[in-house]
Amino acid sequence: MALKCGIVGLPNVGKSTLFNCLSSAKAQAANFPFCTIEPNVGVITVPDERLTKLAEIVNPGRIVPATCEIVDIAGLVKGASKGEGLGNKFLGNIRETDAIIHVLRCFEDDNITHVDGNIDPIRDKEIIDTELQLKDLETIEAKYAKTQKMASTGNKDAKVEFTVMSAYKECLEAGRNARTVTFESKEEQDAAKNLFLLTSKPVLYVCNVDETAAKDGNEWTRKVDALAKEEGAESMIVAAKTEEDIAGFESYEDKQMFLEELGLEESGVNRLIKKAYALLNLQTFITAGEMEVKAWTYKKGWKAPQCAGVIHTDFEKGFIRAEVIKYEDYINYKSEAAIKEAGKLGIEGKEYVVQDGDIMHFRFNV
Ligand SMILES: Nc1nc2c(ncn2[C@@H]2O[C@H](COP(=O)(O)OP(=O)(O)O)[C@@H](O)[C@H]2O)c(=O)[nH]1
Ligand SMILES: [Mg+2]
Repeated sequence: MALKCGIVGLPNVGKSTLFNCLSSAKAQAANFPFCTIEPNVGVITVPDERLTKLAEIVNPGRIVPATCEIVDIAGLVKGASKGEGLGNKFLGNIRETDAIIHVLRCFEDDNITHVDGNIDPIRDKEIIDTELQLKDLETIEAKYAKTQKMASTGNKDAKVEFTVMSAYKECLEAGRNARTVTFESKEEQDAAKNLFLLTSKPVLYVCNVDETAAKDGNEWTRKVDALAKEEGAESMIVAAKTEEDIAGFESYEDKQMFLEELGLEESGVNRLIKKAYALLNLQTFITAGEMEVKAWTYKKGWKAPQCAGVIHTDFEKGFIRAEVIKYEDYINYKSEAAIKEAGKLGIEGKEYVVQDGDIMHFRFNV
């Protein structure tokens, strides 16, 4: 269940710079690998200090962090929904992602042209939103008449679909993103999901700023913040170019020092991946053994058998029980024997809701 995020934004806002930061993050720590699959696609590991701490106790053969795929989606300009720029190719790329990272230019630099003349992240955001909305309208209109007809003959599924499509159509025509519409019933929610609309995907706004605004932002980032709040979306500040420079330093210590000089504790890359996880309601449980300490991704709220299924479908089918150790207990007691002795090993059944950071051992039979 690797997470896939697409970076979008107008030309010259800093998308590729951010992508490069991600790709050079590999040098930040030994187990922080990044590999480029295609020039614009990379896989990055999800930073998680807990794995390193556990490994110090368990001494496993290897550490296996969760991964996240990042796509630098270029070519979105005004008119893309009608095939301008790279147009449709780019829109196809977005459709395959779980979440959108929308980069907004919040830095001034006369040497770097802005396609629309001046710095205005709110307008830029609207340009991108409009293109995606137009594409979504196209998706809906392609099925609209047919679904309406089927619904009118009494087809139950078509009725639900038509209700959903109509709600979306109205919303998109008013210039709002599909994610602003919510549905009550499970049937409607499923029908909504099946439309795979671009503007229904969760979005994280990344304000790209200059060094001076790296910590506290500037007047533009505050506007974006306010707008994101209104939409129930997330936003964050990254100084992409500065961080790209920092990523070029050899040693981890040097990098950390420069980050601290900017007033930052953690690199933008780390913060970004963590935000994306939170945005998608993703959490991590851990398995720890001699062979490996490994992070597994699951959706917040999942119960033990469903999480077991992330490892292997047999684990879910033959689920008997789960043995659960809380991360803090593992760190405090330092061995499974000591944890047991202290009565801190939880024996949990089918109804146990797995918590972020739980160290899980599944008992099953096949
Ligand atoms: N001054 C300044 N320049 C930046 C910043 N971020 C990116 N750039 C520069 O802006 C130009 C366009 O950036 P790029 O990442 O290629 O934009 P893209 O078209 O969105 O991929 C490059 O020359 C970058 O070095 C920034 O925060 N400040
Ligand atoms: Mg680019």
